Amino acid sequence: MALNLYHMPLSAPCQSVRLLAKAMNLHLNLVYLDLMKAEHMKPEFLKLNPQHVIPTLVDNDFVLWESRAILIYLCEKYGKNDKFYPRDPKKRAVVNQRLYFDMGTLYARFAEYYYPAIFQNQSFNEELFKKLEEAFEFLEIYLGQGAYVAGDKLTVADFCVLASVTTMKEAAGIDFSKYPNIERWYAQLSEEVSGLDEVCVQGAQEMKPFFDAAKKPAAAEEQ
Ligand SMILES: N[C@@H](CCC(=O)N[C@@H](CS)C(=O)NCC(=O)O)C(=O)O
Repeated sequence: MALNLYHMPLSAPCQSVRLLAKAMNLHLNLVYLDLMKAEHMKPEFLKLNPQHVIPTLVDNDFVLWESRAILIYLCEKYGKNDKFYPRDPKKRAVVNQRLYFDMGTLYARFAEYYYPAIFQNQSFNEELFKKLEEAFEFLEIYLGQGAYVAGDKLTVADFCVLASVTTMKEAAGIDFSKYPNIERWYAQLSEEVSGLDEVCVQGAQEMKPFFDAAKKPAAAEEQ
């Protein structure tokens, strides 16, 4: 069995897959794909993945992208049990809900606020930061309902949200002290999840210069 993962260390979705693989003791051959050098637009990569995104997993003749789909695939194909992706329909549904929440709300609102400023030299729109804070409040509620993102057990939803939150903390410098449940969960996972520092914190630090170079929020500019 050979599992190749096209990735970049600074990418949160790539980090989530690496964290899960570590937790499952699955070996991934990491293939570095430099987006800054447009390696994802080369014909050989487009042949693998016409959507040209990382992470992309290649499992022999099977190619898969979308980090959350990869997380689920690895659990279903290589998990010795249903530890990280429960089989019980209701438990699984909550894990799925949290994965979609991360993709469609939490990380989406983070990107909507920061990416125009980082990648298109636009000013920050503070209305979008309020939307992002609302997403933090949702996560705070979920983490008040159970020790983990999707209940009382560590699941793929934790690996996914952990990579997102680490980028928010370490790259964007977001302060979560207003959110005690998020802080408690993050501290707990720092102990429990192997490779958080090496995979997520160090990766997010490579993203930091992009955030540091972005235009300051409109209010700060006016002063
Ligand atoms: N929803 C996707 C997002 C993937 C994504 O946008 N990856 C970025 C890097 S973090 C990328 O490959 N961008 C290059 C491109 O879109 O062409 C996932 O979770 O895998």
